[in-house]
Amino acid sequence: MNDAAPNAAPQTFYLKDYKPFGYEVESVKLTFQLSPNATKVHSAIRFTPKADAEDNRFFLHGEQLSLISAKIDGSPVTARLVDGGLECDVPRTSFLWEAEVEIDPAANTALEGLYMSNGMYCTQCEAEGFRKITYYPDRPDVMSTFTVRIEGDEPVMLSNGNPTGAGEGWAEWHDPWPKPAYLFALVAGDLVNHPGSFTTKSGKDVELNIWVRPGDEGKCAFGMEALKKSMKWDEDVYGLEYDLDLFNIVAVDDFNMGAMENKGLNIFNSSCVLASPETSTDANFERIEAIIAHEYFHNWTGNRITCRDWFQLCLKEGLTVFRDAQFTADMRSEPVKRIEDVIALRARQFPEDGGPLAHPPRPEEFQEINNFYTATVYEKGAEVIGMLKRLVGDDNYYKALNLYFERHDGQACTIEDWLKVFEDATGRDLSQFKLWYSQAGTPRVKVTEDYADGTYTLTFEQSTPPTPGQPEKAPRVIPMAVGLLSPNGDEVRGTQVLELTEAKQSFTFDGLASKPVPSILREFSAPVILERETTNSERAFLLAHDTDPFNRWEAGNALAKEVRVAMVLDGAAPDAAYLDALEKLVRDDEQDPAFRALVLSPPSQSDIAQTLHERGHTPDPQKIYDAAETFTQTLAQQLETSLPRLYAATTVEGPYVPDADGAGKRALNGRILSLLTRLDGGEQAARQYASADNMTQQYAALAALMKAEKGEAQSKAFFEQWQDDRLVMDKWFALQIACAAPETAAATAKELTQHPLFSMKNPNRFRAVMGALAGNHAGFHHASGAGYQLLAENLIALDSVNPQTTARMCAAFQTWKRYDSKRQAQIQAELERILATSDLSRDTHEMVSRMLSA
Ligand code: 0A1
Ligand code: ZN
Repeated sequence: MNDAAPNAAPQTFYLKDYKPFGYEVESVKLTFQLSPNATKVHSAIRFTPKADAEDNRFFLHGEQLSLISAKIDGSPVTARLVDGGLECDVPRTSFLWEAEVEIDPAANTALEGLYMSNGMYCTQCEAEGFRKITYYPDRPDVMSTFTVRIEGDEPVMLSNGNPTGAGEGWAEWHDPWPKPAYLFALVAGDLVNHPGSFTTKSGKDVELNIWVRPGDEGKCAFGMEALKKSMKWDEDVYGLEYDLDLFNIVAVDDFNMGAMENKGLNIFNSSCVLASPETSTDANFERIEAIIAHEYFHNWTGNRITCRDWFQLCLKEGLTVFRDAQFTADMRSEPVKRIEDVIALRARQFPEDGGPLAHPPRPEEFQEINNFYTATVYEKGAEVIGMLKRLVGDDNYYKALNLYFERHDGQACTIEDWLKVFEDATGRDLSQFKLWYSQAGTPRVKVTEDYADGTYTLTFEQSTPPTPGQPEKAPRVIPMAVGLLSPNGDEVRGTQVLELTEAKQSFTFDGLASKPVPSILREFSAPVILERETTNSERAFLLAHDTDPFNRWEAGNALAKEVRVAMVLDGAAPDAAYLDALEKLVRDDEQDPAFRALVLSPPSQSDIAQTLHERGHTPDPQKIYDAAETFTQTLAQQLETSLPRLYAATTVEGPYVPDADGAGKRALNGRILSLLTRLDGGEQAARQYASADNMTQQYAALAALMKAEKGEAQSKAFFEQWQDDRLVMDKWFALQIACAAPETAAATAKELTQHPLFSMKNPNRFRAVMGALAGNHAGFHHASGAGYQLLAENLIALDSVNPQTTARMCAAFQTWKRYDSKRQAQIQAELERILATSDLSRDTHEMVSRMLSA
């Protein structure tokens, strides 16, 4: 490594280097004297050397701390400050370590450790934020009980566990459950609570609270109900009960992620908990319900059983995402949830898995762990569990989970521990299945078929393209759910799970009177890319007849993609048969409105780009945009005579209720309104905007108008109405850019960065603008390069403020190698410009170098 190179590569951590810490931490006592610029943290920690320690170096992590004093058993000691922490000579018997440090929460814009958001103190310690609070073995396999005393003049002062005392200017908390430091939390400020309660199945009364800033009390009721539903569901489905007398949730405006599962004191990005019909859309409500469930479910999958090291992150995240998806499917619609998840997986995880940032669900190395809170760890991690459940069956799945909780409660575990409970519960050998955890990349499965003398044969060939550091891949276990339909539409073979284990494998079905139509990868039974030559008429047949709702949608989706790809590549007109099939479906009132809305939502432009890329073409963003516009306009014209009737028929009357049923109807109504707006000059949308009494309909009308460039007055009115509501203003910022034409998107985004309400310090606002730019496919990839340039400039500016959010947003460039050489050169120049920035964070450095080195 050349020392003179700017931003020399930081240290890399490897899974293979794991070593346990040489000391038990018996107990932790922390005292905080709060002050915005000079908070003092006193720690008193009892350590006991482990008799069998491989390594007894006494190293405590610590970053950005001013050490005031250190003592062992009451006597001052000299600690050696080293890179990333301190070392000290310690006794070979149990001892009490005490340290006093000073930190500056008000200057902490990285939002990691103890920081301030709108005058309120709060913490974020996952993954490695606790080391910014005090010196500590900040690793998830070090678990201890925490007692916390907070001194300050804030009206509300909270920490983990149960309150043990409070008085004028102080509050004390004790958490009886041993936990790693990443689950520590402290909140103090002027807060009000929305209270609730829950009685567990064994009769314990639990006090619940959602704490918010004064003024937000009216937005807590939905979250509280979601919390109670989650608590009940986890008891009913997994037999898991809550284990403290109190469960607190706090809403914070400045937060890097969605929410955090700190023991007994979950901290939420306010966008993921605050909800009201006037300010939140149906999609917001669904997401809030899911995130509250996710964080609550972590109490067992993450907190009671945690991760041995951060390489095992998907142990808690994959499982918890899987559990929250089960919950949403139960609360709402199972097929709709599955379709939404597959859309999200293809939009976020597939590009990651097929590009320079590809990594397995359990990575084996990292520089900055914050860069691995990814779609692969979370969503693919959940898909892997779904496959496991499908392979072993439901009964065995719950048997294995019971064993997991019984065997590992209170421990910090690995993927090996997880797979072992399945092996022990089922007797199955999972060594080949384990490849899903260690191999990156999305498998391609090529399917061919044969029919002769009543026997139908399906042949599958699997392969996975190389990914960074993994040129060769071994065949994986792929559960392939398949059903067969007869040409008249009857199902002649119900769903059966075929287990692919080899590179090439055939399965036969006997006794079939005629060649069947196969329905393959039902329910999206594995996260793979299916390659099969088929016809549009067969797709239309499955769209009409498949008994598996996922595959019915998938057939329509595949058809939509074929049509759009043909428009892009050959300049073809939108396929008439497809438009007819869509029209039939939209008008079929027997069909679930949510399903009709999904079929009516065309694949996104980046999805078309991804499909073109998978087929070896270079996507042209402008052509993809033009095809999308032509398609939507043609569809609107095709439906012209029925649109007003459909609009009226799908309008939901009566008071707004954020349930799945109403949401499905409003989604369909919104799609129809957007088509209608292309034909009626915005008349209907303007009427809906004026009369809407809920955000879903107000937003749908505004979006339709803005897309048609007819929404100037409404956009102004929206701003006037909502300028004091931070979360609604995020929608307003994002919508300007999402609706902008390709040639104006970057300029619109740039202008919005000059807006008085834009701020680099608030991740939600930054993401509203820059995320919307990256999400406007043709705008971001506009040939001028203005989109790339603007994002790069803003990432450079953000890096010194908030490295974590900067690094996450760098991923917008991850697909760069798919585009033409001119765009590649433009992006490469921007990435190099970012990398050359002085004092670039470790987070951003890692992301950009990985993208450049591919
Ligand atoms: N464990 C949380 C996600 C989370 C991760 C990191 C954070 O800060 C760096 C914050 C939250 C979850 O899965 O919800
Ligand atoms: Zn999580």
